[in-house]
Amino acid sequence: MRLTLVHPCIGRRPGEPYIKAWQMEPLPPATLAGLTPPDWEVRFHDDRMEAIPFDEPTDLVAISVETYTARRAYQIASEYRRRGVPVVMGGFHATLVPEEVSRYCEALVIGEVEGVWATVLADAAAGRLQRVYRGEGRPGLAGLRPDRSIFAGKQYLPIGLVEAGRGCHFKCEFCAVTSYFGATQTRRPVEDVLREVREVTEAGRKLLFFVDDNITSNMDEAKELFRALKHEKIRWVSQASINAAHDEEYLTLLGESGCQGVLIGFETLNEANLRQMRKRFNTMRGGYAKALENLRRHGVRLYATFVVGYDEDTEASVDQALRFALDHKFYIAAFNHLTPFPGTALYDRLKDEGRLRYDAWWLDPAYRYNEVPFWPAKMTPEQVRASCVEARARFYRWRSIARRSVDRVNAGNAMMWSAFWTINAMLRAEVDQRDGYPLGDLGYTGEIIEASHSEPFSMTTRPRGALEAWAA
Ligand code: B12
Ligand code: SF4
Repeated sequence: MRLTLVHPCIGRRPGEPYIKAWQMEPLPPATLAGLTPPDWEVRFHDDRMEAIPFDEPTDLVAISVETYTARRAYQIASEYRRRGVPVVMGGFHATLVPEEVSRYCEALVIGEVEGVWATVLADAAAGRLQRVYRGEGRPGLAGLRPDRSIFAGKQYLPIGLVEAGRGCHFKCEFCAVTSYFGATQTRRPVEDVLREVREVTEAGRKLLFFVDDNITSNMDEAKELFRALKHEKIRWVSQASINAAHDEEYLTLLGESGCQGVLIGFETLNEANLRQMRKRFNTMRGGYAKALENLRRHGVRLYATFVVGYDEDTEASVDQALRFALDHKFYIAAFNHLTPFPGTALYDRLKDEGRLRYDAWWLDPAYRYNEVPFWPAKMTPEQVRASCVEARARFYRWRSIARRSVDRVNAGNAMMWSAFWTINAMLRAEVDQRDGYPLGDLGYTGEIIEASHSEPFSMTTRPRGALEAWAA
C-alpha cells in the first residue's frame, strides 16, 4: 500500500514564494511516517515549498489541518478525491471543528493519532475506512520515533525540531492548545528525547527547537530533562511561561543545559486584559520587571510575543508594548492581532457577544491573513491590524536591530549573535509580507469536492476538551 503525506501551506499568490520564517521541518507528517508500518510505502509533499504531484499513484492521502491551512487542505483533498484517492485528515482544526473538516475527508482523526493510526491504516488497506476515528484521552508518548527521512532533499530552515512534551496546564482564553489538550500536558521519556536529540544533531542541526507548547508546564519534569541535556552539549530554544522565571534552579539549569533563548507570551501590559485572558500568572511575584531581571541575570535571550485586540487595548497601549519591547532589548518580538480560533473560549465569547465579523473567517473567500476577523472593543479592526504592522516595522528598524545586537545577552555567543542578524533581517523583510495573504491557493481553479458519507457526523465523537471540562 502507498501512503502520501501532505503538509498544506496557508495560501499562495501565484508566482510568489512562501513565507520563509514558516519553512521548518513539520513534525506532524514525520510523526505519522514513524507510526506507519514498514509494509506501507510512504511519500511526503510539502505544499509550502513544492508542487504536489497529484497524478502520482497512491492509495491513501493524509493531510494535517490547522485553522489557517483548512481552505488549502480542502483544495488539495478535492484534487485527490477527483482522482478517486481517499483522504484522511487530522490535526488541530480537525479536532476542534470536526463537523466541518469531516465534510472534506473520507476519514477524520480527532485528537492525538498515536492510539488509532494502526487501525486507520488497516481499515484503509481493507477498504473499510470509517468516517471518524477518535484518539481517546492522552496517549503515552513513550517509543515515539518521528521519521525524518521524509524531509530528504527539501530546503528547510537549519533548525532541528524535537518534541519533549505536548500541551500546557494553563487555560488561557484565546489558546487552541488548551482546548485541544484539555489543559493537560504529557511528556516523552527523557531517554527517548535524548536519543532523538542525538539523531538530529548528528544529522547536522546545530540549533534545536523543542516545540513544546510550554516546556515549563511541569517544572519537575522540565528540570529532569534539563539535567539530562547538560551532558549533550547542545544549543536549544523553546517556549515557556513567565511564571518559571522566578525559580532560580530552573534559570541555572537553562544555562547549563544549553538553552539559547525562550519564547514567552507577554501578550499585554494591561492587568485587565490579562484577567480577561485568564493569564494573570504572567504578573505574579513582582511582575514582568522582576521576571525580566532574573532572566537577564541568567543571560536568557527572549522572543517576546504580544497580542493586540483585547478589550482594553488602544493604539496607545500598542505603543506602550512596543516601547517595553525596545527598552528590554528583546532578541526578537512579535506583535500579532488577537485571533479567535474556533473551539477556543475566546471564539465562543466573541460569538455570544455578536462580535465575529465572519461566520467562519478561515473559510471565507474574502478573508485575508492579518485582517482582524472580529470587532475589538476600543479600536477598529483596521487600527488593530495597522498598529501591529507599525509596531513590527519600528521594532525591526535597522537602528533598533543594531542597538539590540550589542546588548550583552543578545551578543552572548558568536553563533547566537550571527543568528541574531539573520533572524532579525528575515523578520524585518516580513514586517507586512503576510498582510493580505490569501487563505488557500488563489490560482486554484478546480472545484471543491466534498466527500460522500453514508452516515451523518455525530457530535458525540468530539473529544472532551478544557472548555467542556470546566462546564461540567
Ligand atoms: C512548532 C510550531 C510552529 C513552527 C513550525 C511549524 C512547522 N513547520 O511544523 C512555526 C514557528 C513555523 C509555526 C508557525 C505557525 N504556527 Co505553529 N505551532 C507549532 C507547535 C508549537 C508545535 C507543532 C508540532 O510540531 N507539534 C508536534 C506534532 C507531532 O503534534 P500535532 O501537530 O499536534 O500533531 C498530532 C495530532 O494533532 C495529530 N495530527 C496532526 N496532523 C495530522 C494529520 C493526520 C492525517 C492525522 C490522522 C493526525 C494528525 O497527530 C499528531 C500526533 O498525535 C504547535 C502547537 C502544537 N502543540 O502542536 C503550534 C500551532 C500548530 N501553530 C499555530 C499557529 C497559529 C501558527 C502560525 C499561524 C503562527 C503565526 N501567526 O505566525 C504559523 C503558521 C505556519 C504555517 N502553518 O505555515 C497554532 C494553530 C492553531 C489552529 N487552531 O490551527 C498552534 C496549535 C499553536 C497555538 N497555540 O494555537 N508553528
Ligand atoms: S501558557 Fe501558552 S500554551 Fe499554555 S494555555 Fe496559555 S497561551 Fe496556551
